[in-house]
Amino acid sequence: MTKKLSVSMMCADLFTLDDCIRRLEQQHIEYLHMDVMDGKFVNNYCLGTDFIRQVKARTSIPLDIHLMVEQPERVLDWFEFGENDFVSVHVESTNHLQRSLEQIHARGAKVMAALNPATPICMIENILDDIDGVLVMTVNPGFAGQKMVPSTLKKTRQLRAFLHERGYSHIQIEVDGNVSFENAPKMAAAGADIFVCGTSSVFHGSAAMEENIAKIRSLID
Ligand code: S6P
Ligand code: MG
Repeated sequence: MTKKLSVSMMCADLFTLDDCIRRLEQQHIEYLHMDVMDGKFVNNYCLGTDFIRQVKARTSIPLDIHLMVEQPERVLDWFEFGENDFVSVHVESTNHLQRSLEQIHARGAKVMAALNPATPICMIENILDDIDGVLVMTVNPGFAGQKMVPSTLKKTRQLRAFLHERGYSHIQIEVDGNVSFENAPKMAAAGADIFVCGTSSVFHGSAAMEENIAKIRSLID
């Protein structure tokens, strides 16, 4: 599977967002990662419904919406998404996970189950037919700029094997959190397909965005 980048909009400079999105289009970025936080599931707030709607109207880059909210099934209708977009729901966030996944599929989008670092892989055993991807949190969600939880590398490797053994190799694995120039190659070797790029790579202050994109691509391909 070709490795893909999902650039984290929560890490972008909101005052120059239009220019940023044009430059990401020129770089053929595969997804825009939209972190949604409700102050309950995680201790932070960010990226709301209007913001996502406006970004969607301005670009054809597919969205990768990461819902870090309690009971996502209550709010799915508030968000604009459709074919080619990904929507991730945390398995820890709802008693009605399968229903949420179904609600997203019914609107034509692709769906991922997201796992916090401490959540075991077995939690997705019975929903393999309902998902297109698994979002492996490689930090505890809530904030950008954190350090990778080391055990998540082994977890990514175990997840790739788990999917393969059950005949679900087509399910994509996304890694999110501290996907740095140092960690990304290890994540790629462990079996990750989609890489969320924030302050550790694409928005790393040491070089221009274009240079950082070329560097991260060369490290994971
Ligand atoms: C964190 C969120 C992430 C961040 C990303 C930032 O809760 O889900 O998507 O935006 O981790 O990247 P970095 O490189 O600053 O960790
Ligand atoms: Mg995220």
